[in-house]
Amino acid sequence: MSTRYNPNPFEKKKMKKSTKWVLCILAAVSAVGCIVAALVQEPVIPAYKEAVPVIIDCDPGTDDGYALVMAGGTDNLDVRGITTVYGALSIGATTQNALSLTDYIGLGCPVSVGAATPLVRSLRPSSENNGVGGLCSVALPVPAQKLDERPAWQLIYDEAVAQNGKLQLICLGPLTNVATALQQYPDLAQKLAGITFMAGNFDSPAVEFNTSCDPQALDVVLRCGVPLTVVPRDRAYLATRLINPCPVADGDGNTALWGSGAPDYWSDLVSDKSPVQSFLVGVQQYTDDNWKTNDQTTSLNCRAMPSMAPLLSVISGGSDLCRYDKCWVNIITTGEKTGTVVFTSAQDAEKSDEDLGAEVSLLVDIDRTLYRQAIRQMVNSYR
Ligand SMILES: [Ca+2]
Repeated sequence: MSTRYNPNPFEKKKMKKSTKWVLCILAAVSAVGCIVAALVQEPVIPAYKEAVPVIIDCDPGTDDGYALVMAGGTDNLDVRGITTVYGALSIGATTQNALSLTDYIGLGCPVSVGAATPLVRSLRPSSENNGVGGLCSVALPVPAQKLDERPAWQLIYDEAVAQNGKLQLICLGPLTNVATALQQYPDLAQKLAGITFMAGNFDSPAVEFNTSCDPQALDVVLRCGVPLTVVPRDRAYLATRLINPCPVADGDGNTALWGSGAPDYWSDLVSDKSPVQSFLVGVQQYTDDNWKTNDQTTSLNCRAMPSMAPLLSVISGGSDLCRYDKCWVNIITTGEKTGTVVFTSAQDAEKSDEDLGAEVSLLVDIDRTLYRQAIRQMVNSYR
């Protein structure tokens, strides 16, 4: 019978004791880690001391409708009005949808009709599939609320005056209404706290829909002197397509957040749905199905709600939700490249003598964990 030689019979005991200690320490660290993780996991977007007064200028449409409902689900916004514009659908359809949604969620603010056509260009056909009625084939009750009698630009100006320099505009469609307001009321620019809008694509030369509808309107906005926050559409897509699993990789190393193995975050949020939550689920489901049948090869067209990005930018001030770069933004308004947005980094801008447009805050990324928490907060507000 052979025994393994042990040069120090006490070593084993000693090791056992030290192993216990190591295990104890590991267990303690792990327990503390779990508590810390539970505390820091999905941190809440800080509530503002005062809600930001905003007007949402939009063309609902699928993701604008979704964003409107979410805007009603945060205490960080005081929605003073909804203004409608042509774009994803005709002005008649976007206005009907905006009015129906505002009434349905009880937003309690005026809805005003805006532009039916761009400043200069002829009207472009919608490039989006929004389903029957324009809200993903989800039917809403006939609204009891009536339209405000003022046109969009008048409502924007009146609220800018009433809010005494605090009003912000969140623009989710072509910028025709805002440009018209700035042209009609030369003192408007001094009365606005900021304009946040989607324009251009940062990582691709593709012309973005809102901008291409009315490049002249973007030109007016870029030169108005109001603090601007610009959300490139491709960055908004990347940042807002994580709620449901998506088997398409974005090539950016983020697939695991919403990859084929990811949990269905959305159904977890609304297992016991209220009527508004059912509407949101319907919109999300339609978007999912539409993605499945329409375009499985383009990763950008994947279960995203890009209009959420400008909205999040305004409600997340002071948190780490959105990441920005200083950037210069210009728009080409003539020739073959009309509608193309030109981004110039602050570093390159220093070396250039050209007209680079406006210096803006460019939203370049959204924190996925905080984004999910923001969605959770807003959806849960409709219980
Ligand atoms: Ca839109």
